[in-house]
Amino acid sequence: MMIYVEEVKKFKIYGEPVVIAPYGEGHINETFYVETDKKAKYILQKINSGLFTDVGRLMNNIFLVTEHAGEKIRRAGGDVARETLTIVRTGDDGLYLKSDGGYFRMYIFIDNATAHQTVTDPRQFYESAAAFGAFQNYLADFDADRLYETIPSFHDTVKRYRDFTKSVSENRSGRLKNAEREVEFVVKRQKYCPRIVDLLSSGAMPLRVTHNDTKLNNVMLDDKTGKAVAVIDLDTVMPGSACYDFGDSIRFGTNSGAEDEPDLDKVNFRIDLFEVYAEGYLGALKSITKCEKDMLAFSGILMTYECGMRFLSDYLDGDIYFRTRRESHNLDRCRTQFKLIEDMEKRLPETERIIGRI
Ligand code: ADP
Ligand code: GN1
Ligand code: MG
Repeated sequence: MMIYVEEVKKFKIYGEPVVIAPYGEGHINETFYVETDKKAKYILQKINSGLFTDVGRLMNNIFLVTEHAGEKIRRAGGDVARETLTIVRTGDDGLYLKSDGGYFRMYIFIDNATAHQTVTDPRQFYESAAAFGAFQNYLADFDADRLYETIPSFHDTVKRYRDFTKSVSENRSGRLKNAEREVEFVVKRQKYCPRIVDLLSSGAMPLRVTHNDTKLNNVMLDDKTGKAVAVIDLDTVMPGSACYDFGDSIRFGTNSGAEDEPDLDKVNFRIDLFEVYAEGYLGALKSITKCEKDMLAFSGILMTYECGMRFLSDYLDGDIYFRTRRESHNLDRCRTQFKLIEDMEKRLPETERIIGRI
């Protein structure tokens, strides 16, 4: 029995569905691979509507962003159906479907390409940097006022810290006793929180339309050429900072181990990959300002800190946000982030020199 077969049939697909199978490693939505008897391939997603409370406006954002990027890709002579997400409409032309099972959307499956979980070849990381930089360029002339803020204050680290202290004091899971060292780690670094939000609010750093979730598995690389094909996972495209996009890529991609690796000896900050990413990103994003550039090295620390703090909060809340597959999954994730931070802090002078040199 295939699940969501009734939902799949409500989209304008070519043929009858013969495969509907769980797919990918996203922490937020439920993703399925769909194939039809005519060999047409799609991605079906059950949207996390607990988090994205206004699915209509979320999908309108994605529609606007993909139309805008698509136009640029078309003008550059690219293949629009492959180089950005393409929304498959429902039978009555909707951007999403509401059924008894929840909210669903469908995209054309980007074939012969992979969203990698780790960097196995530095060129992959360079390619992902170039893709996120190019994505940023596509959106440089996009009017931010047309975008709905899908998750307000997404990278407001000061607010994230407030949420964290609430999770600690409520201790809804009763797990606080297992995480006292980690809580102390966060508290000791509270001074990091306002550094970027203050620059944005004073106007010293430009507010851009950014992706905000730039991990390696949110970009597809061509299986044959290794070249970047498309930036995906557009749920959090909102006003933000280039430092958020840069820092989040560094957080995920420079880890020598997995984001949830329980053996911390395997988790180390790979400064060689930092350098590769910085070259790719700065090479693509010509409009970067001095203020942004000055904060890039630190942004890797900040975004790793913010994400680790979010994993820790979710562990204390009882795993209500990120999808988990084991009891201490969020705590394991938090610990890898903190191990990386310790490494990154030691090497901050070197990463700053790297940025200065490029
Ligand atoms: P989440 O928000 O849960 O992270 P994503 O949108 O990132 O969900 O999708 C999860 C995974 O599904 C991606 O990492 C990628 O492997 C795969 N995926 C998503 N969209 C497509 C697509 N259009 N074509 C091929 N694979 C996709
Ligand atoms: C989530 O959706 P996904 O799995 O690509 C999260 C990011 C975190 C990331 C940690 C909407 O990303 O903010 O950095 O997990 N996305 C959302 O791996 O909260
Ligand atoms: Mg994703």
